[in-house]
Amino acid sequence: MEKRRSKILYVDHKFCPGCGHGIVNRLIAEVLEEMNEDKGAICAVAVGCSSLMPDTYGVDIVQSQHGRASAVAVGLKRCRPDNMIFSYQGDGDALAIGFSETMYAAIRNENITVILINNNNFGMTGGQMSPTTLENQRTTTSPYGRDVSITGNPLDVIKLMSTLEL
Ligand SMILES: Cc1ncc(C[n+]2csc(CCOP(=O)(O)OP(=O)(O)O)c2C)c(N)n1
Repeated sequence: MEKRRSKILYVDHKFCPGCGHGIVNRLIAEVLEEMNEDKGAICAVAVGCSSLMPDTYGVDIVQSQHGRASAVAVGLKRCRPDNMIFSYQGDGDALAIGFSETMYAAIRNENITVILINNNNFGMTGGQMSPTTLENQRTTTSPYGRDVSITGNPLDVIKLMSTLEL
């Protein structure tokens, strides 16, 4: 039996073939429909591959500046407290340029959902090292593998956030 296509995904996605973004987009659409949030949900997307989402996605989406999607999501939530608000961000966006915005949204225990797609590199700009690049992982800016004696260890943001007292 063919699975019914989500109404939120009204045209094919524009991500590269084989990329996980398309799968995650579909899963979010299915969950929003299951939760009956497909009409009221508002998303803040970031700069990076997540910025391809608005072209093909049938919920209201605000395009944020690089790193600011969780801050924009917080603003949306404060204006629209009854709507389900989420951000959709890459690891470079949420954990490098936007680290402060992501952490402070967590520190304040803001009532938003941050969906962080961790591909361990800055994808859209050509695969540079990001905070979550693994030890010895080769990227365009760590061609011999990430040397943690120079860069520090990969960031485990879940571990870090789990230390917060809310
Ligand atoms: C202020 C600013 N700095 C840098 C850039 C360049 N830039 C565009 S996309 C991107 C990489 C985003 O990587 P990530 O957030 O990990 O998302 P991915 O593309 O891997 O999904 C960068 C650095 C920009 N657009 N704006």
